[in-house]
Amino acid sequence: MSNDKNKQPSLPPHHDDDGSMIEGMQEDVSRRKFLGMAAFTGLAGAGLSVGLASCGKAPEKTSSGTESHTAPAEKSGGLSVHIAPGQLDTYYNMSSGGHSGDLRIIGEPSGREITRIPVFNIDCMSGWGFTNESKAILGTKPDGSLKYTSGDTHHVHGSYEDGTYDGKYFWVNDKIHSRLARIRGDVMVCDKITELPNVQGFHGIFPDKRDPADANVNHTTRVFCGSEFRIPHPNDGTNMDDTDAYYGLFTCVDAETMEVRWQVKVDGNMDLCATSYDGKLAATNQYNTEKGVTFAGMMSAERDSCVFFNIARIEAAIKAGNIISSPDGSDVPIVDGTKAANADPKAAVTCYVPIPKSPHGVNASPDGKYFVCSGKLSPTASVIELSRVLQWFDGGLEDPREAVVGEPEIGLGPLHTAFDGRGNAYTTLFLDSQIVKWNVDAAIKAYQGDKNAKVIIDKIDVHYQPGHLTSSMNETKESDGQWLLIGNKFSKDRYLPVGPMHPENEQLLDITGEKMVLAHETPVYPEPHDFIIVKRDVIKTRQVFDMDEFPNAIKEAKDSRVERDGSKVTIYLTSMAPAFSLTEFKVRQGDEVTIILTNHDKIEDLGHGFAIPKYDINFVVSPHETKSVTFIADKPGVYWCYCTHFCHALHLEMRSRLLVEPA
Ligand code: RUQ
Ligand code: CUA
Repeated sequence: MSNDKNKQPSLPPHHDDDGSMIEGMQEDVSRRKFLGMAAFTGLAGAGLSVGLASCGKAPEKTSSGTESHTAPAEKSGGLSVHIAPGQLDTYYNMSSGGHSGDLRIIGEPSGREITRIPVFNIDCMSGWGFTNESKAILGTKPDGSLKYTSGDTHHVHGSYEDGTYDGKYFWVNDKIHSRLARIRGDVMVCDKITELPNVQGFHGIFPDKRDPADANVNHTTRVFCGSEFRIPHPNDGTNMDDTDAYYGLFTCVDAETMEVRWQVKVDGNMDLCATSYDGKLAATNQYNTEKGVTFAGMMSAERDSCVFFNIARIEAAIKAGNIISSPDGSDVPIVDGTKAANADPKAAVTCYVPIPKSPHGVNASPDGKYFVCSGKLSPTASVIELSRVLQWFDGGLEDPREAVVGEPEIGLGPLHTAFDGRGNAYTTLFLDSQIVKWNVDAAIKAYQGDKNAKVIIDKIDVHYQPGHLTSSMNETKESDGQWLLIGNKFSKDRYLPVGPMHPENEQLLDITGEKMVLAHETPVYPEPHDFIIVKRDVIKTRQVFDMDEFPNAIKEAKDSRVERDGSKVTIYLTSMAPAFSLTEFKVRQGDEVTIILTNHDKIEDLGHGFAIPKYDINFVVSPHETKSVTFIADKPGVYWCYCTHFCHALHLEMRSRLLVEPA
């Protein structure tokens, strides 16, 4: 593995507009320090001498930083990222797209983006947001237009069976409008979207891994959702100033029906989510337990928490009718999970485990024993032992804090943690721009006072400011310790300059050895917050749709026709390269026109597009798929409906005519 990859290129001249601060920082260490310091100053400037100061110093190079990686790597690396032309990747990277609102599929280890699945966005290629079917999933206003046109996807997770991915579903959240979307693993299309009631800023999601109430249910049945923003209830403008009364709700959605099952009222802001392998616990890390509504107010507490939800007790409370009514009028049952209402462990539905300073991530170790939660303003990661949390719920622990069994100092700005299945954890250090590899058992020993426990195993520089990271098959029982993918929030000088904003930088580390080795990097369109890396044999996609799946499919080309019912006209159309079944169809100005198109081509990858100029219609039908669009024919004249997807030598000739007679 070439170590040149870890060397910094000299600054391109255009970077001079970084201003005086960058002046004279041609050398790697200084520039890295500058980036760390800039982030640090941002926080300190906001009145936060706190947290960071508690580790006593400004960011500095750690002994195992760049230098250690300029020496040839010993016993480390060895995996190849080179995927020769014609060869397939070994993993699917299912990645959120961030404010582009989509979900992306990237091959690993090559980093090649294979496709994008439109979810909360509008997509002209597939017609997502244009077709009646996609509009029904996205949700419409009474006038038929889309309820929302923006999205902000953050976290992707897959459905589980026996503690590992089963490839059936993937879920992704929309932070802006608090929606949860499900993607079918067989055709990679979004089939359901649920808007969560009573919440704003829905951020973390995690599917459960089994249902402990039923010995036969060893797969995902629910998806848990944390909401980040506290809001007044009801949020109708009558109580905006009583900020103490704002609160958030933790939501459980049924994995199959995608209906909201229940919500739990909690203190503080919820962030990421994790679930235990036994199906008993879900957790969300929390910041702003002080309930501040300003930047400084949100960060004054020394400790926030990781809240654990006792799922069986919540569902029992609902059965017993032990609920508070939904403030916003939805019929979702709500259980009171606030600290004050859950002081008695034996009756509690929630357990608040104190964690230092505004924790951001919470992740489950693949051995099923621990959750790791790190405070972004504390240089520590807290190891929480799940059996001890259950012990607290049974009345066997004095203080929930006793569930913390390790709390190593690992570096500045720790955010998210991944695992390798060999007992090691990897945490992103946002401020240090590094990844730290540390040993969980050693951290527990050190916490018990063992001075010789070697907790930190390695650190490596990444470029720059990492947020999420994940390892191959991370957070499953099959965590395989091959690759670690880092989502860096800034790429700075790593790619050709493209104007004031740069892409994000995804870096792939080989973690098979003692030391991490930077193997590959690729720019990504902002901003994939989070991703999962799934081995390829888990995902089994179909190459052709089942025509029977579409109730409106036109199964025989001879059934193509124009049907009129008053001013409503329906066009039944089929496609087969290189022709549509009708060469023209006539309607009257003012008609409401519905076009239903079934693609009769049954060869994989042979899709056809259908676009109507000036009418803003544009979609693609995959093999044996049916889609429809509805519009008002308000413009008289001739409109060439044409195939937008290159399908045949006579693709350009694949057309039909929409003839609109003037009223
Ligand atoms: S976030 S960088 Cu998951 Cu939306 Cu942590
Ligand atoms: Cu059909 Cu191009």
